Amino acid sequence: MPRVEIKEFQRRADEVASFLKSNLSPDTRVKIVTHTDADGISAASILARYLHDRDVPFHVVFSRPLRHDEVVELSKEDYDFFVFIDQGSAQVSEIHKHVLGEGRNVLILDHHPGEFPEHSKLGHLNPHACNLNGASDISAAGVVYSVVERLDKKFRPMVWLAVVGALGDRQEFSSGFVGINEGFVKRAMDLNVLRVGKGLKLIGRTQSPVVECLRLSIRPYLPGITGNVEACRELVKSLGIPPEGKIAELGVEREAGLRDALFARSNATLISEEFRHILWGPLYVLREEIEVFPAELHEYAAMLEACGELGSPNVGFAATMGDEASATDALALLKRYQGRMVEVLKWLEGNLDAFETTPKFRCIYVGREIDPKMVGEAISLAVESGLVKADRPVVGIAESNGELKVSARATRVHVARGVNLGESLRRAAASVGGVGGGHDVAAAARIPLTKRNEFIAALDETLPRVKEGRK
Ligand SMILES: [Mn+2]
Repeated sequence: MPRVEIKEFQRRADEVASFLKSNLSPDTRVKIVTHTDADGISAASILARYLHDRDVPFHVVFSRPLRHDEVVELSKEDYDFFVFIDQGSAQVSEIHKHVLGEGRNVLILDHHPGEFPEHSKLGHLNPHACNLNGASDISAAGVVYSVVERLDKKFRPMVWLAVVGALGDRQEFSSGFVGINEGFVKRAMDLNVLRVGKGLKLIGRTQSPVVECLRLSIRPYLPGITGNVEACRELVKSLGIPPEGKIAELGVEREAGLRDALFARSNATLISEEFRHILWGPLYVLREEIEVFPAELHEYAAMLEACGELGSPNVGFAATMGDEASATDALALLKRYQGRMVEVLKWLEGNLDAFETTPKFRCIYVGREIDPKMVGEAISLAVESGLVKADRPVVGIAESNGELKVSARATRVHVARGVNLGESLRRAAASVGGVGGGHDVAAAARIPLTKRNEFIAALDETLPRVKEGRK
């Protein structure tokens, strides 16, 4: 990562920090519109703590990126300062047109591709404007943190929330974090907020009995183990592990033994490097003094993600703000979400022959079998777990409210070979009268119900070929 881009990002963060500071007073009424996922929740939490500290009243709403009509509706609301988090850069022309002006200020803190026109009442920070990659170098939580930590040193220890945002948006790679994210982990260690360990990255390792933790494992999905309590009990028993113990308390040797047993039981031909890294790797553990649970940040991010997925991002948000009852509720939501995803992945495992393979991608039509909101994540998990081969991008199409909802996922390897799903889905969807867009590795589209085959053909034309040979 050339340092000059990071320097430029920091320079702009300075500008945005003074924009924020100079436009706030205790009379300013602030509206925050953030994303419903772990990144959006942690990002909003960082800003909320700053506003709270300055006694500025604010209102937070959680939403997918606003559509044109929703921006128009929002502009009618009686606020002085609108903040768009984890969205906004792609909606900047609507925001310009409808929200800016007449004494109102706008701040956009985003990491999705978009446009970056200037306006005296607009503060806008986005890694893409500095030639950084918003899919790998920094999350929205990192963008917000970069602004807030400049305003007062006392906010620096919140850097762990920037790591949570990056984990939530899958910005941790088998080699670790890159770009600005890498600096966040280093700072969290320097500030003695975080220690980095190594072990089984299974969600629930610090919270649930080992049998429960294995039964609910969706990242990775463990064929034969996930969703099968008997198999989990047997495995644990065969290793002499107390079934009620937690993985985090097993000790190094037993934990490594469990890892080896899980590798041995997995289909060896399907085990990719990625699968190994998802099962076993760095753990980011908050120091006890921080008093935040779960203390392991993969787990923390998964908890916030689950809150968002189940329509209760506010519960996750309240947990990040230190509300204990909400933290308990958020953990319950995590288990409920894992349980649902187990069923979805089991369905996929039983319907692998429904995948069509085009020269450029793999595609499955799930109809109404899977909640359209879960399709994208299910595909990610299926690829990471080795259920679906990762030799080309994977697309899932579900029916929802009289239209088709398309979710697509690619790997970094595909991107290195020229894939940009956001761009391809945007073009393919537009060619059949739909809308689409997103990141290079993850994107979505909505298209008319009758245009499935046309869309598949258009997408096949738009995507580059990442695999040699015919199939
Ligand atoms: Mn994000």
